[in-house]
Amino acid sequence: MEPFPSVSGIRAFIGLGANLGEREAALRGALSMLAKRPDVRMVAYSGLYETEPVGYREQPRFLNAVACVETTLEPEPLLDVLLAIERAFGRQRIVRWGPRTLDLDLLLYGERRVQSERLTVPHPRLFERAFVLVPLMELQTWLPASVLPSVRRALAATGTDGVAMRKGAGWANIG
Ligand code: A4P
Ligand code: MG
Repeated sequence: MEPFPSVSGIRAFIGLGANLGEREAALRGALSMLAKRPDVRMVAYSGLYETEPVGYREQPRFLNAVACVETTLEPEPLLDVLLAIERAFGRQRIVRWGPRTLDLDLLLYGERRVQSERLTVPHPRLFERAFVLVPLMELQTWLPASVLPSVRRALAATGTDGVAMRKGAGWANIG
């Protein structure tokens, strides 16, 4: 018997971003809240990147990272978990693409495509954004083989400008 329940389910990738308040603490807190759930296992997470704002540019720099988890949750319940964690960090949404204390995006859910009123997976802007692609490539070992080539191609197209690693593996220290 294992001391803790082991989740085996679908491998999902979650994008984390923050550009207001205690940015690093928010990202670390979100990773730790995810990892503590019985229906989610933290497989790996990327380094911590400081990135130039994309979209609405007149705002502070972001910290971004990507996590790979294994989960028994279906996509919509997983989204609900992400939204609840955002709320726990007091996220306020004022401007679309504008400043936020914590933004969690469901980037990939295995190889599954989801299109509903609340959820689009793969995330519609995933392949356009170096601040997602660079940390995602760090986790390439865990990417579905069918997705890896598109991530590579997308990253070659976006380049890595505006994306700088601040802390390497293990920075969140969540055990
Ligand atoms: N939703 C649909 N699909 C998804 C999905 N795959 N993951 C719905 C998460 N949510 C999804 O999202 C609004 C609704 O989208 C959710 O309630 C869910 O039902 P939101 O996160 O509240 O809205 P938003 O973030 O203001 O808009 P959007 O379009 O999601 O913005 P993005 O794409 O998340 O971009 N620059 C840098 N350098 N780093 C960043 O992290 N982030 C943004 C936000 C802009 N520029 C940035 C960064
Ligand atoms: Mg978002």
